[in-house]
Amino acid sequence: MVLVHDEDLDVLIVGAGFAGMYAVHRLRGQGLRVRAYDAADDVGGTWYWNRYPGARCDIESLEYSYSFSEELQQDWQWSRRFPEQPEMLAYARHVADRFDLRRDIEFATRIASVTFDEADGRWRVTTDRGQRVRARFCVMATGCLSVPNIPDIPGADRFAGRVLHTATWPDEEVDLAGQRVGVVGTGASGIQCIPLIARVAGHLTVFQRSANFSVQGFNVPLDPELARERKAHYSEYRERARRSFGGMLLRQNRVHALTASAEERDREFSARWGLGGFEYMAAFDDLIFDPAANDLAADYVRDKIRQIVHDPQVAATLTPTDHPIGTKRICVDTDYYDTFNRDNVTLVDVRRDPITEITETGVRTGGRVHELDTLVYATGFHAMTGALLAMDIRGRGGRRLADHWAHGPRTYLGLGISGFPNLFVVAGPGSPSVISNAFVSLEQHVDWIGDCLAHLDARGLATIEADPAAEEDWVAHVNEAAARTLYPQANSWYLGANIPGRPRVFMPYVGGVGRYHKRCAAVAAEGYTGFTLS
Ligand code: N01
Repeated sequence: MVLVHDEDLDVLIVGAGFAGMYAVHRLRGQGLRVRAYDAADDVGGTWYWNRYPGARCDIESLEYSYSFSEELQQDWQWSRRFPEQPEMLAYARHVADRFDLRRDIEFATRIASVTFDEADGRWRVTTDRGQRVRARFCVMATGCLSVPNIPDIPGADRFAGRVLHTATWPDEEVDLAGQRVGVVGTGASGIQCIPLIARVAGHLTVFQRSANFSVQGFNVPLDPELARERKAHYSEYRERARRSFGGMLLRQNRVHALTASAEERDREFSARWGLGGFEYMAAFDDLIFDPAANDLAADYVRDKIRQIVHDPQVAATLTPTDHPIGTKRICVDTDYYDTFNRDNVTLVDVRRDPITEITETGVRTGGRVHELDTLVYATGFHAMTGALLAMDIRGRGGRRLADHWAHGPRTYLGLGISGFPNLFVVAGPGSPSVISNAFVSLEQHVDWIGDCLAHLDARGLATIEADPAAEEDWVAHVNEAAARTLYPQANSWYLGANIPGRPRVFMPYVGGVGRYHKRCAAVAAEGYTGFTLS
């Protein structure tokens, strides 16, 4: 049978979040025929879907934004220190309009299968709308947190009330006024929405499996003087972010907590607590490496929880003791702990009294049913690999990506996968991705891919493919980098530990953004060492 292709592309891009959008712009700009596909009906990715109350970014708006266009970064005005979801989505839409991106994006379309055809070295791609597309290259801009996790709880489909997930929150106003609302999950999403839901709900029941560390956000209006100063030297600031550990301009204190005096430590922790946001983990240089140093930072926050929360039993339940601070993504909140002082909020420790079932009227724990009108899952994602494995991706010899990654994701530099030629992943497993400022990471990846395609075309080469040995070495290096830190000590989604049955492998690269960028640049400069070009 002869397959008819609806479209023949140079580059097929999966996803039209900020990574896919930049990929469309950059690769189209170098004369390639590109098309992106996205399940949503507009651009924005994460910021399109996560519309729950309180959704906002924990990285400062002047940093969590594109740097590729000087005009864009000068023109766009952020309103607050941390951008809230509606503003992020407005920004995505502005960028799409400004650079006319939508003409090369197909919305409301999911990629179903992606198969490498060794006969002509092209990818055959099908969509859930029955299209068949052929492409020389595939760029997976699928996001690390794009497939929601809904826990498999007995009776879940019996619940007669409304069910919501933070990551698929409806586009219209959700009226929770006066209702009995339950929230399952106390990660970043739960911690952001719980205070706002508590303000309107008749009663809010929070089902907590693991207590999480959260620091204050202080989401003040953006200081115009700061914005002016930053914009006057934007390229320098962006460059500093690219050379930093996490792609952010944190005031990293180079002193070790263990060599500082008790007074210095207290002064620094309280100053950082006062600054709000991720600055807290930059208080000392050893917090993520040394358990004793980490304990000091954790104890400061534990004390804060006890000071804020009036009921000592509730405070104890909210106090994390099962992981070093910062080894699960630290949360940034507005009034989270104080919310548990409200009369209309109940905290249920589901580690002690597990959820045994969901009934028609509510959630059963410890022998009683918590009656609810609305149940909100703030239960996170099939992180890092979820969206890639949701597609049927097959490389050389028909090998499935799901099989290649059966024991955890394997990549070379996070960019390429052996046996899957001409397929690139943007800011996924094996790269700094979720440990970094997403914009810094995605721009670097897309630029690297763009330069690589130009290199191939200039030399009349058709194919680039990661070598198995280079992939093996990189996976070992990613693991070694993690092992030098305390990160693997937490049962976090970085390790796939949030979902039963997933392989336990530390997925992001924690060797530092600056170091990682240098390595990628060196690989390219040396003619793509570790890849075979043909
Ligand atoms: O998801 P999570 P999230 N029964 O996986 C609990 C980014 N983000 O959506 O810790 C009971 O962190 C689970 O418990 P446990 C950010 O990178 C950024 O909140 O696994 N509970 C946990 O408490 C973030 O880290 C921003 O024991 C269950 C919660 O659900 C990432 O997205 C905002 C359960 C899930 O927490 C994910 O955050 C929001 C079960 N069966 C998100 N299953 C900003 O930048 C899971 N849980 C602000």
